[in-house]
Amino acid sequence: MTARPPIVLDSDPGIDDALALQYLLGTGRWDLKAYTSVGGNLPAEQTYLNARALTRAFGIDTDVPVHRGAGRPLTRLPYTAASAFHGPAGLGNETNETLPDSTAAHLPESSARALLRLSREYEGELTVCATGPLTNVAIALLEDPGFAHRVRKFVFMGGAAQVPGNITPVAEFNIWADPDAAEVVLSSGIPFTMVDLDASHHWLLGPADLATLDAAGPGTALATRLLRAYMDAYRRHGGGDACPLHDPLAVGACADESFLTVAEGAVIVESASELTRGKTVFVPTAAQRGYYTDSPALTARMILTGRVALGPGTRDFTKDFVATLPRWPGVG
Ligand SMILES: [Ca+2]
Repeated sequence: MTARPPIVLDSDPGIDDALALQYLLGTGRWDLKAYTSVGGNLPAEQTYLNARALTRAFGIDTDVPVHRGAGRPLTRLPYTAASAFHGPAGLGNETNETLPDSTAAHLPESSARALLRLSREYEGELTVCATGPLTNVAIALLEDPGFAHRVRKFVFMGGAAQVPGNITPVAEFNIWADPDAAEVVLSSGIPFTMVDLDASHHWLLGPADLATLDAAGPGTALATRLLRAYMDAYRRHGGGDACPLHDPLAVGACADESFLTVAEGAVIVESASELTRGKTVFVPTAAQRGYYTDSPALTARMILTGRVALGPGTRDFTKDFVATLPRWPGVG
């Protein structure tokens, strides 16, 4: 049997982060080396505690270390209002009683340090999947720019290449929450795939999918409770009866980009303007870029390209998600 490739999940749980973790485990494809938390949906201390509780709920708390993320975004204040979507403590209506803390020791190594160490231990092999703001990854790169060249692949949920945003008219939440970090990462030369709203807003989970997960037994009870809370939030915000699978899609794309339609190009993050803070300006490598030859700033960035989702791909992600989740039962 071929060894499963090493991966780190860098996450700000968050409901869809929790689902992304269960989906990752359910694929059976990956050797999860660490679950690194980052502030985002909630401040860093709460996402750290949520990450710990999730490793216990999914029975990996003795195998997968959880690291505490950066205490705040690089230059901005932490976001504090995601409870409208993710619930008071970030995981729907779950509490310390339904999702108790892990019994694992608290580790002194930060998320950024763990990312750096693992990039050295698994040089050229490590996949990093980020489903929150890019603060930890940026700190790793600031400390050691070589990180960009040691990881095999960096896949993140964030941005909006050619569609409107979800936190402002032009910005997606993860990038908006720490735009400076995102700019550090996307100008680093790291081999990235951006799993943005252009793709994630197409892979929706609806009531029939929820019923399928509900019928799968107690191992998906936590997931269905989280999904119900998430779908209620989307309904309250005018999103209809379905919710997008943002974070799980990023994990899916780590293994198979046919869930996406992808184009090569550079992504430059707006961080100077408060109005357009966190906008991801996508500059395709394709011929139409000829229009922009008068801009030295853009030309300089065109050596730092990555893969950017411009829509859903040919393979049905929602179907894969619903089939995969029950393969890794959670408790609670
Ligand atoms: Ca997230």
